[in-house]
This record gives sequence, C-alpha cells and structure tokens, in this order.
Amino acid sequence: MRKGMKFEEFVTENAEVELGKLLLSLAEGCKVISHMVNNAGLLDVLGANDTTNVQGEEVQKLDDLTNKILMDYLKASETCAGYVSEENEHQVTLNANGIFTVAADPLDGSSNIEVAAPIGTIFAVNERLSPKGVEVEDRDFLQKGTVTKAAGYFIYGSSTILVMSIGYGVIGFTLNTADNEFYLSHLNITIPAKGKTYSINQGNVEKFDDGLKNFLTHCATIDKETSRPYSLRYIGSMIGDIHRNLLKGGIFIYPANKGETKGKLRLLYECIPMSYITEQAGGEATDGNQRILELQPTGYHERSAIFIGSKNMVQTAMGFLHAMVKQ
Ligand code: AHM
Ligand code: MG
Repeated sequence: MRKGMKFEEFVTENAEVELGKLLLSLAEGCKVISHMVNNAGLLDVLGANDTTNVQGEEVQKLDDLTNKILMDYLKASETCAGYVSEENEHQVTLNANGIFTVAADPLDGSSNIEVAAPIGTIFAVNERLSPKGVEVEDRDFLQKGTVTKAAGYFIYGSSTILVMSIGYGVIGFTLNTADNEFYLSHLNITIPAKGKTYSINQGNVEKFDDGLKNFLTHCATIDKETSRPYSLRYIGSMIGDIHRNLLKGGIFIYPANKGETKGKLRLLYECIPMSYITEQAGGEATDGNQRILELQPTGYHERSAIFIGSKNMVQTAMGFLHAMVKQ
C-alpha cells in the first residue's frame, strides 16, 4: 500500500472481490454527491422538500437526492443485497443475489448544507444473513458493530475525503478534482490517545446529568500539566467534528438528556460506523455504559447516546459520569 495509489487499485489489491465491487460503486455514487454538494448554490438542490422523514425531521432536497443516488449506485454494484438509511423507513432489496447490506446516512449534518460547512455520507456494510435469491430481512441489517464488514464516511469539506476501514486499520483517500479519482492520502490513521478538544452542543447543558456537567467543567478548568482548558469545537455536523478529532485527538459527545438513555444520533447508520472507524484507529466509543459496537440494534432508526474519540478522554469522561473521579 502506498500513498498516491488509486482507490480502485487499493480495492483490487486489498478487498475481497465482492466487497470491492460494492465499495467502488459506493465511491462512484459519492463522487456525484460531492459534485452536487460543492455546486449546491448553482443547482436547484438547496432548501427543504416540504416532507418529513420517518423521524419527523424536515427532509432537505439534498437528503432525498443523495439517498436516491446511493440506492442507484449500490444496486449497480450487484453485490449489495439491501439498503436502509435515515431517509427510508424500511429496508429496500437492491439485488436479491447480493451478499452484503448497507446502512447509510446519505447526507449527515444536512442542516449545514446552506452554509457550506462540512457534511458527509456515513456507511456500514454487513454480510447478509438470509439466503441469497430472496428479499432482504431485518436480521440482515440489525447486527452488532462487532461483526461489521466495512465502514466509513465521505466528508465533503474543503476537500472530499473517504475515510474507511475494512477491518485492518483506517485509511483515507482524497478526491482529486482534476480527474475525479480518489487517491490514497492518509495512511494508517491513528487517533492520539490524548486530545485537547471536546465537541458537544453546550447549549443543552441544563439537560445534562451532573456527571457530564462535571466533565465539562473539568475540560474548561485551567491546569497547565494536562494542557487544560481544552478547546470547545462543535460544528453541528458529526462527520466534521469526528474527522477533526480523529486526526488531532479529542472527544465528541452527544448524550442522552437527564433521566433518558437515548441520545439524538442513530445507532445503525451513525453511531456504529463512526465507532467502528474510531476503534480501528485506536480510540473508544461508548453509550456511557457499554461499548457502542456491542449494542444489539433492535430497530433501524433507534437512537443512542455516544461518547467517542481519544481513549484517555473517553475514559476520563466515563470516570466523571460514573463519579469515580473527583474534580
Ligand atoms: P442529521 O443526520 O439529521 O443531519 O442530524 C445529525 C446531526 C449530526 O451530524 C450532529 O452532530 C448533530 O445532528 C447536531 O445536533 P444538534 O444541532 O442537536 O447539536
Ligand atoms: Mg445524520
């Protein structure tokens, strides 16, 4: 594996043939999405669709378009049996003879579309459990993150970058706008064990449990030895925040409100793929009690609290949450 190699070359040399076909199709679809996002102001794609998704959220035109693009390209892969996403209430069979399923958030952070902040596509690939030749079933998708076959995200920021793992560490490919090809740009991404950044919607602080409030106070307390106070960085786009923390170190938190156990972010196509990538890069991800990858999904659109990022920071946060650390 060498820097500068084409994504296609990487896939041919490193992934099983069937998985390779799926990943190549996905990347082709995301090139189209990247172009659309980059030129959004010039195309008639900004704004809402006048519809709501299964979660009652306003659907942006780009949410809908990107969902359709992903479905078309994954169908063309011939190896992707089925698809579920933030925009689809139920699973869709794409290729009855396919052997994988994909759970995706086609355009995460879509409230940032109109302000040109980073947004992205998140995906997780599983092996289907039902027999080939028939429609896909719930069990093909509702699998723990510990058996994820591949996962990653495309970030559409100042560059378009694909960050992914097929179970052997994390690498990144940058889209070269000159020839519209992805090239290996980030070899062996590892998240620093300590970071100096915390990412959380601090505006919700009154809804947080005391343990979390104490952790946030800890982050903002001056202490030269541990380089505190840490910097608060929150874009409102999970992909943007986690991508930064993955490369530079940090913790991203989307907690449950006081007295609740679920947060805002969806387990299947947001928390599991981002946790898979983070663990593959040497970091940690938990819902506050359990490793995210060990949670058994029970519904496509189920939510989870998440604390994800640098090992030491996640562990310190858990200490505060469980009141094992005094300030
Ligand atoms: P979306 O999938 O509808 O775009 O929502 C998910 C996004 C995340 O990317 C981000 O971290 C979070 O919502 C921000 O939520 P909030 O505005 O409550 O802080
Ligand atoms: Mg999302």
